[in-house]
Amino acid sequence: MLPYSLLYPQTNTARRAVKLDGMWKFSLDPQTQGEREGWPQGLPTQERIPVPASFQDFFTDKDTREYAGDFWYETKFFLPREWAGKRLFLRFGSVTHRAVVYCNGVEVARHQGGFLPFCADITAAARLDQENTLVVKANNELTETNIPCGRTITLKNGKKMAKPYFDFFNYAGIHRSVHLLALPQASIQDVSLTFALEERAAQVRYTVDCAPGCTVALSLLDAQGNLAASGEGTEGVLTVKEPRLWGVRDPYLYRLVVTLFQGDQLADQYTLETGIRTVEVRGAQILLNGKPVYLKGFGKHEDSDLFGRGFNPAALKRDFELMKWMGANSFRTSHYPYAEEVYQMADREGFLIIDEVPAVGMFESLMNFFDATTGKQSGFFGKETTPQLLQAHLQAVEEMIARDKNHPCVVAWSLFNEPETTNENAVPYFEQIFARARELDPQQRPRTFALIGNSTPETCKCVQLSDFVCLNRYYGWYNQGGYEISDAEENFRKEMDGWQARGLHRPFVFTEYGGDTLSSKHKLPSVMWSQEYQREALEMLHRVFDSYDFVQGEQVWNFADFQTGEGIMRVNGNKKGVFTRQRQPKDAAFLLKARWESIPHTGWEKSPGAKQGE
Ligand code: GCB
Repeated sequence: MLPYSLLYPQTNTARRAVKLDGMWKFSLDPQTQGEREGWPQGLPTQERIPVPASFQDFFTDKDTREYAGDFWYETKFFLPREWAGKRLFLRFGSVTHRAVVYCNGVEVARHQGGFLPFCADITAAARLDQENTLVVKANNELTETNIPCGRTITLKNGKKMAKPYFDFFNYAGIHRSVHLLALPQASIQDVSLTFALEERAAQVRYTVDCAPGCTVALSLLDAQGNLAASGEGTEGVLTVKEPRLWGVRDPYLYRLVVTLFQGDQLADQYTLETGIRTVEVRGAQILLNGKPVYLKGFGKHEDSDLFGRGFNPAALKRDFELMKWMGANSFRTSHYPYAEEVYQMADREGFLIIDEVPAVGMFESLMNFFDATTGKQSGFFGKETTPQLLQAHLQAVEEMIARDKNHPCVVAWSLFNEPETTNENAVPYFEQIFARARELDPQQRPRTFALIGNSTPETCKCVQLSDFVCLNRYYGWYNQGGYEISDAEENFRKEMDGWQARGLHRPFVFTEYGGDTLSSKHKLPSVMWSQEYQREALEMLHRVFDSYDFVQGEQVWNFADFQTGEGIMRVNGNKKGVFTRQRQPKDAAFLLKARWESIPHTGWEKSPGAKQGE
């Protein structure tokens, strides 16, 4: 059980939520002198940077961009006198990767994990009718006991440096909005919904977690605000007659208003936007509202110029417009849960999300995880530190599911990206993570993880745990690129035949495929890195996907070019984007658009000529 409610902030008759975003004081702390020097009371600097944002791309010196260690933020906020008697919280959408929060010099929260929200109870430490000082000490060092995994080294000049075992820049900072919350003493902690469809009705089963001794009333309103169903009590079923279902690129949202009473006094209220839909895996198909859905879309990153990994509503809007233009219907939040506003947008636009926990880099490997592709064994889940890592991972799974379980857009949980699965010691670790996800999700969504190239039908010891199988495959790029592409196709087909022979009888989705392409490079005949080659490689890969009817989705890597660390594998970042980092199309965008527009958003039965998935 989490010690605080993760419900998204809301202002209504019973609640107040005030955003504290803006320019905050900021200081790096390479000597770790902050505590000693009294920084919890306030920072001795006039430097300010925006919140939310990554701190790395504002400054012009490399030491700041590459900084690993503690760094501090400070802001002030005023607490209105009218909030006397309320429970007061600070809610952080995310602080990467760990944080200690001080209110007026008093420590009020500690949190590890850089991609999920947490709250600090400031009821005792805050002062009403006065200005209060909020200080955050953050830290962005990478370890093997937290996710995402990596290590932190010290250079000969004494400076620390992050060494990720993953392929994206180790952006850090207060990445999402910070809210000041005033909640009633008796409040709604959590709401959970599940759905069952009948002939001309839907059963919406609910559970409300709230203060004891209260009564609960619920109203489900349709998009026009008309009452569709109502109920009472902390648990029950709302029957919706002739429901409008939430569909892929055809979203319909209801609003569930939950009201808490103490006697006949309204104590608290919370409104949840929700869509009625079911999701399940049956045979080799993924079903939404009982109809097959073929996933078309992207692996993405939260990554853009200037803000780094910080949430930015302009980038969010542009990305959704581009995904719609492409004819996509889905994306994976590779490699960490995204800002809550992304899921709200997907709910409203009807996109399907594979929601990924930040379990990436679970393979001891430097150089943009290059070693991970070589077949080397790193015994990653058999280390002395594995129990600590497992705790951090379980905590992230719990926070992610608590935060995202009510979004209709979330149709699956991805519990790892490219872990080492070829070693027996991975099995008990995986089993615990998969079991926990099942236990925590009231909707029992499918669970999966993305398999790296050397997790093959012959070697992978964990694939059987996935409800549908996600493959990350780079035939024609890391495997037999360029003129060898005909061998790539043959080897790819051989692997797919191997999966078929393994007889898993479940859907397969490609969660990564593609190759690096420079938007400036054209060459006929093609060479690797040219736009012409990107098209040729995609055409080959699609040909293979279309030959197997148990392939039920394709999410190209990546939506856009994104920042990584420096190295010989990357040219100022990963260039596998279908769009540039500035969100302009490469040639491949037009190829994918034509293909995806020809595949319906739901109800696609693959051609009879395709091989059967048994
Ligand atoms: C992968 C990783 C992803 C990388 C990608 C690549 O397998 O999951 O994080 O960025 O390959 O481009 O190599």
